[in-house]
Amino acid sequence: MTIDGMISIKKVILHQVRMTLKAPFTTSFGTFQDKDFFVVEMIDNAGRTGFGESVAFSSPWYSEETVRTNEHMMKDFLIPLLLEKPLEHPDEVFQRFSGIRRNNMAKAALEGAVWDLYAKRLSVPLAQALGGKKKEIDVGISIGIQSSVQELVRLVENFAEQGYKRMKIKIKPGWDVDVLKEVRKVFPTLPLMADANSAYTLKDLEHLKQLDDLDLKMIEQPLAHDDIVDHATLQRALSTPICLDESIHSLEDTRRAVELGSCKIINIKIGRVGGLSEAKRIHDFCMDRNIPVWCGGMLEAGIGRAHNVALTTLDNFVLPGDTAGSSHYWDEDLIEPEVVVKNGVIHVPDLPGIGYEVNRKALEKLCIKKSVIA
Ligand code: OSB
Ligand code: MG
Repeated sequence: MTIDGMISIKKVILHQVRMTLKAPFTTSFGTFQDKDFFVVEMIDNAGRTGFGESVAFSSPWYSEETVRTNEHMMKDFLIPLLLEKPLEHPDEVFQRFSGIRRNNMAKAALEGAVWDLYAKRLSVPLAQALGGKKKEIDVGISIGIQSSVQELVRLVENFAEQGYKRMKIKIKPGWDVDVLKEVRKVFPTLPLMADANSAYTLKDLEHLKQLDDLDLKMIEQPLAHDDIVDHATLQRALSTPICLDESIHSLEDTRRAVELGSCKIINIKIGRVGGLSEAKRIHDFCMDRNIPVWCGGMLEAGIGRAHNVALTTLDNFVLPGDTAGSSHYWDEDLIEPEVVVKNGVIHVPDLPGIGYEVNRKALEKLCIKKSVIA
């Protein structure tokens, strides 16, 4: 903290970065290969620097936000609110932004940089600033839709050998029950789950019931991206737990879904819920109600990945998340060291803030546009 105990933000630099995934990633709604996003560099009055990462994609397939809406919201509305007056604590950012409806990924990118700045000022790891205690976290991996079942089985085998703690298989109509049956046949005891990214409706209820025979840890977001009512109906018909992803944008969404019985597990994504403070509130609420949570992924580069690692150190992140190692996604990541997964475990860094150094050379090389707002 500064002498007066305030966080006074003087300058925000938006580095628009373009990175290319090592392999295309296909979900029920589309395929990703190139990823554009913002590295938020935030500088305070003491010259310290905090980093955040925006997670919206170029197209509004997962949610309504995009790289360009993130830029618009950050530049025209959110950054001016941060520069207006100092903050005492990063928790205040959520309130400061509350006059702006939704646009949670834009908000989270900035709030994440404030949290990093705050932790660095206290000289503590971000995990500790958030109240996390774990020194290592267990992680799983998300596997996109493949061109053949053989290819999928080959990948699952490879990731199992690497030690990932659970495999998430993306599904869609025509690539679901039969495919999962094949995988289950080859790996009878592997922790498996499926993610449909909203590809089904209640008309598919009888079809989805077949998943109950496959010993899945959960099925993620089978029904509409904005639904919690039909999910409650489906959950009553299934023994497999439903986990909500797209439907959860806030603590209030979480409360309603849990009260309705729409799910038994929550996937928390920092960007989707508008930042670390709200993510923590959702975590705490779920812990009180015995709802396990895990940290989802948005194909992040290193800075976003580091935030996910820090969040996952909280107690109720009891299920392996989607935070795979940097080298699974990228030839070269934006941080040093990169996020390394060994035997399905990430060692939480103990340096102040996000705990990894930003690789300035890589950032410069991959930056396609830079804006300075002061
Ligand atoms: O639904 O969790 C999802 C990737 C892009 C958009 C949505 C999702 C995903 C993933 C990959 O499942 C998670 C990751 O490896 O970062
Ligand atoms: Mg998902």
